[in-house]
Amino acid sequence: MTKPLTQLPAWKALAANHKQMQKLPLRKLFADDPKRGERLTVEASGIYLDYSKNRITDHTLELLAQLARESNLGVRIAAMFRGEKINLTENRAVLHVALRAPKTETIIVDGENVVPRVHAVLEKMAVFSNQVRDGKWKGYTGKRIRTVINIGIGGSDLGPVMAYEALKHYSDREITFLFVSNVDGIDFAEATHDLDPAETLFIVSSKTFTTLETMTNAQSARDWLVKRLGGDRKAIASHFVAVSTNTERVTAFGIDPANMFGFWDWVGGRYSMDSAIGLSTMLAIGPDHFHAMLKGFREMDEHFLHAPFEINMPVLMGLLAVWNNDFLGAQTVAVLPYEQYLKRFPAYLQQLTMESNGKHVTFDGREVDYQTGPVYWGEPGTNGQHSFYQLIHQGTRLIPCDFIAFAHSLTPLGRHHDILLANVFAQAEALAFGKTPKEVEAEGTPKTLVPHCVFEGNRPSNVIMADRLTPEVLGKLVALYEHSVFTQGVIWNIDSFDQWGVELGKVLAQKIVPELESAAPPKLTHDSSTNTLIRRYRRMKKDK
Ligand code: G6Q
Repeated sequence: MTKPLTQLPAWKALAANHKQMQKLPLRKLFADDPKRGERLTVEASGIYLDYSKNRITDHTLELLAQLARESNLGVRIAAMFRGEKINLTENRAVLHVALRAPKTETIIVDGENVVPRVHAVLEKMAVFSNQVRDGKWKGYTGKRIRTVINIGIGGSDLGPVMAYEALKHYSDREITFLFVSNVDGIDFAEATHDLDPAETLFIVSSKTFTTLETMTNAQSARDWLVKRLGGDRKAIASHFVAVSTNTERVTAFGIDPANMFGFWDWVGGRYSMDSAIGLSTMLAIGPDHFHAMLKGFREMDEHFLHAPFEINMPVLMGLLAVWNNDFLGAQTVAVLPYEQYLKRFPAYLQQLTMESNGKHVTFDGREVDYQTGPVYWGEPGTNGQHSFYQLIHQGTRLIPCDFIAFAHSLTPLGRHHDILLANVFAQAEALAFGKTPKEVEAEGTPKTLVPHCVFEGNRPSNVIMADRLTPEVLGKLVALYEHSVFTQGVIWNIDSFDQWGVELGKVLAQKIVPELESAAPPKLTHDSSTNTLIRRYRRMKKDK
């Protein structure tokens, strides 16, 4: 067993390094090393990362790489790619990398090569997608499908929505794509408001096919469709398909297993957008673009698996996140894509990062004595600049930022893109270097206003750049964050692949539902607050 994290030599050396770094603001680091902005960058498969505006020296980087070695990161990466059961608390392999493995690869789980199964599902998805896209798949009344609704939540929703929005440029505009996730009936009611059921296809996406929200929405969808198409349950077959690991439940719901697209317990929900959970994505952008996305994922996987830590982009991003979080005390990370198509990317990353690394005990059940996963949040730029950036520039908290930008717009329009990109560069520059009182005074600012107009700077950020947002680039970006999250989890010695907190949420409400629905007043045994709220709601809902 390795030593506890805070006892590792590299960790102790990093703590000492942090003390020295307090005397070395970014202004000085850049002034002392004119090539810093060229040197502290890395390129992997067309993705460029400038990490020079982090509060680090070359020595910090060496120590971080040493920390990765002392934490056995290399061994853990190899174990994941080999299909070992590295999700210890659930005794499962963690094989999202198998979802994009080439046909020729062999990855054994429980004595079976899983790669052919992955490709068989991809082929089935492609056949189905082409049928729907070509109008050959007909609804119950013989009409072609014009609207696809993905019903799912969490990992069975956020990836599909994010990917659909991100790749809308490549999507078939003849079909409308909608996503229903919330058990709040408004979500379903609004999505189906003006729809013709005869032209609507539902994809019920649920790994377990037991999730309360998804099953409630799926049942409402089934009732809505059958009722509006004349009451014949045979209509279900042409309007419902399922994505799940649970054939029994899918069949019991009334969906023909022939119309089910499978995946496996070694695909975590938040790591599943490139599995059959991506069926809506493939329907939108077509099989070729979907395969291009998988190729992007795979290229970043290869880079992560083989590149030395010092030039390994996901490893570097993960280590810098640990540095900012554990040594600089940053509690959050802002993800700021300067690309409108990535508007759901921060929400997607929020689940990927926070569900993975929001853990307070190590693998062996010991309470950690350091911070683990930070809060991820964000909005597309430039919008955020006119709202919350104020706090990032002049607030009392340190908020490292990941800026994401592309050299080309997918829909070039006059000067828009240059203006957009000027803003990314300006923001990262201002955060790093700020504005001193002297500079503010030199601008002729009245004395009383000077303190208000000073920007301390020294705020860290990464800038990630790529040529343009293609399906392939999206795959690379997602894989970059997946592996950065894994790197952080390995350093913190936590299980990044379980989610007991989410499981808790899934059972808690189940107990209260009957207490809200029973005709007779239920015997309530909660705390006095919960009991009173339940009684009040029961009283209030009687008043129409
Ligand atoms: C993801 C989580 C969680 C899950 C949803 C939906 O990693 O486990 O977000 O994806 O709770 O679960 P089902 O797909 O089983 O409905």
